[in-house]
Amino acid sequence: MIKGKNQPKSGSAKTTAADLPGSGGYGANDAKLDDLARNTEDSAGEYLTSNQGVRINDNQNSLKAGDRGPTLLEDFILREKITHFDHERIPERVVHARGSAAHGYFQVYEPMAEYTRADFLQDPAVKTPVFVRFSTVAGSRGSTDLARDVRGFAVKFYTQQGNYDLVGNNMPVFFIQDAIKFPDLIHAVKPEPHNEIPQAASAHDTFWDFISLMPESMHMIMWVMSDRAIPRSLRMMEGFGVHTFRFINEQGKARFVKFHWKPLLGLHSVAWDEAQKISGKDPDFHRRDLWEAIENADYPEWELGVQIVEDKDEHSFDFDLLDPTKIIPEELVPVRRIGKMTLNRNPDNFFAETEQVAFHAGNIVPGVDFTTDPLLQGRLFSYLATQLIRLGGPNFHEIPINRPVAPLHNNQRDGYMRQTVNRGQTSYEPNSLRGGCPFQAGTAMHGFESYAERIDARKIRARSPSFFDHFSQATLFFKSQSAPEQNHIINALRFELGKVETPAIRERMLFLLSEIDKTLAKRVAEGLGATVPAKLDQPINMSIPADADPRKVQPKRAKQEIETSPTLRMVDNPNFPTDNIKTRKIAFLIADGFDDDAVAYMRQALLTAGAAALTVAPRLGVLTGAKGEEAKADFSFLTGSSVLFDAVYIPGGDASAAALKGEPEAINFVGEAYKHCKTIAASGAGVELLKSAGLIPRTSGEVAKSDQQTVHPGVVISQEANFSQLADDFIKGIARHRHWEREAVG
Ligand code: HDE
Repeated sequence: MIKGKNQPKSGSAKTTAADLPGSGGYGANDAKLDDLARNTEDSAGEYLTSNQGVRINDNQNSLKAGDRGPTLLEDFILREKITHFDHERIPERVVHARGSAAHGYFQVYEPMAEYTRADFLQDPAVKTPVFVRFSTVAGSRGSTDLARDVRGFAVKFYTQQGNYDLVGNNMPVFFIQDAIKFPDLIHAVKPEPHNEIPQAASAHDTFWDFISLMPESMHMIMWVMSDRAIPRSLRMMEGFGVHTFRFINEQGKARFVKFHWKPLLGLHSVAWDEAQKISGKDPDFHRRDLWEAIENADYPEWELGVQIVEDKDEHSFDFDLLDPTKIIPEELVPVRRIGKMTLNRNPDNFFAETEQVAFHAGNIVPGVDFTTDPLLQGRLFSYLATQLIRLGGPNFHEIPINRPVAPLHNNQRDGYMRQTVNRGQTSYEPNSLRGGCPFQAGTAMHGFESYAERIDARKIRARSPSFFDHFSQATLFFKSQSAPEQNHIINALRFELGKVETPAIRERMLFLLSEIDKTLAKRVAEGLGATVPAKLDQPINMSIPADADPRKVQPKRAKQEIETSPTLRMVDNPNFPTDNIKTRKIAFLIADGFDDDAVAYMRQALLTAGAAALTVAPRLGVLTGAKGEEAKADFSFLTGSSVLFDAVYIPGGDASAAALKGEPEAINFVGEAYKHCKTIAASGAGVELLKSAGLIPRTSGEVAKSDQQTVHPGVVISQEANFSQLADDFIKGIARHRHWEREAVG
């Protein structure tokens, strides 16, 4: 499966950007790769040594008084090795602990000088190195990739003007409006403190207790209960900066900006039942998928999009631009795609890079600035604080993955693990002993200047009334979904609330859902065997100060400019045409005696379309076709499972089909693929397996009348050797990703 095009450069101490193959690589000028090369190590052909460089002659036995006697304290080799091992762990991230990352580069399409002075957004010829880490939020480091959760989408741009971190998510809004609620939110969603249950799951009482008292989270809840929370691949999800930021141009003019990442492979999810099964079959599913795609030179790509709002239009929307629970619908402000990011290199070492990378929402460069979004403001404090505890001191910026490629000079000194050997007598400024160095840089020399936003206010702990509309955009999101996607949201809520044990929490949630959409609430209630309460005993917004007037801080609906936005759904989203099947994994179910011609034809057709064909057979090893062609089994029914593939093909061959029919796992395989709405193709005797699985009538009757048919949505068969038509139909079916309409027929 792994073509290994990208392999030789991994781990070599002598690797430089110039060693990378020209095609698909950075070219010969990746400053970050050269920078990392200073710290990479490769043991190939080397002697084993201690940390002091002393060669070790026996790594099997500790030093003892006699071969059965006690170990001696003087065994410095043993002590050093064990002591280092004892200290190998660092605290995992308090949120986003589970993650996977890759290197790549970003290129802007055209100069953005009209809007921003940021230097990496000016020259289309410049490739800015990036390191991107994707993550789930709630689970621990070792938790499953397929949890229902928000995905982190954090990008570190190593620009010539310093590091710029765009620390976003795969959903454009957030649960809460003010950072002061973040510890509460996370405490509620994490495993419950008394018994540490459940892992990487929001389906438990404390999460829904908190949410049911937090009406501002309703828009985000719609996203998290949607299929966006269970992506097919990290390569197939959108990214969002969430907050409104500012772009500042050379003249100092500021505009508001929202950031988007649009995946070129489209937007795809798995089914919830599938997600749960993948969590057992391959909890590293997303990590493996990203790693293998890059090793196979199928480099994932996203376009960077911006929504720009003129300063004067700040108050022209029916929501507040500073409110992180709101989107700017693309119908109101279109997303302009301004550049492309390509991920083309896996990390050499997970700990050194993926684990130690330190993102910070506050890492910005000239040309970008913050707004006073109260969630963003809290983040600006939090990330630095968290790095100090997680990475153990103030010098984490010197860790290779974190250090900028831009030169770094200041008067900060010392601290744990200081790497830099700062020369000279002075470590203060102003100074005369060193001629004033290092100097402050004026604006012309790209010195960072904060946007001089006018603030004329009283110190006050309060929420702006412009933040009180908690339901309109939740309704917009729900109404914008296709029918199957609405069903998925309803089922997700039935699942999550079904796991909640306290009836009052479910009731409050049903009431809040009824504020979003009456049918939504009614259908969730049906699944729970409950009724939607007409009103609540307490005020809906419990999270208000005790002495506040509850009428003044209740959610209220603002007038909406649009009723639906097709860009919010995943099915038939106009931003993502479904016309390709690139990098999809297709399972071929075969046994000895398979139809050689059918396998060869379909394999070639899929490869030409950019997909991968993988064989799954009753046993591993080499299988022989009816005409003597050999095929290696990539998986057996024990190691491969339907949930790990995008579609299934069962070629003919009497002996092969007969063997598969006698294999319960083969029947499960197609049954499950059917249930998860995947495209299934069968030809010749392979059609028999579909009959055994009950997917088409046993008496071929109708089916036999015509050779080529679609038996159910996304199930295509050919009883004769009409491979070309079958392959076309199969590929079209896979490009639709899932045939959710099957769920309606059951
Ligand atoms: Fe984070 N967040 N966050 N967050 N966040 C962290 O920083 C925090 C928020 C996001 O791959 C932590 O280094 C607060 C929104 C990502 O390493 C911590 C608030 C968004 C990552 C932290 C938020 C994010 C983090 C934990 C509310 C989307 C993973 C470890 C005010 C725009 C980065 C760390 C990686 C990580 C704080 C809300 C994205 C504790 C206080 C909104 C992608 O500092």
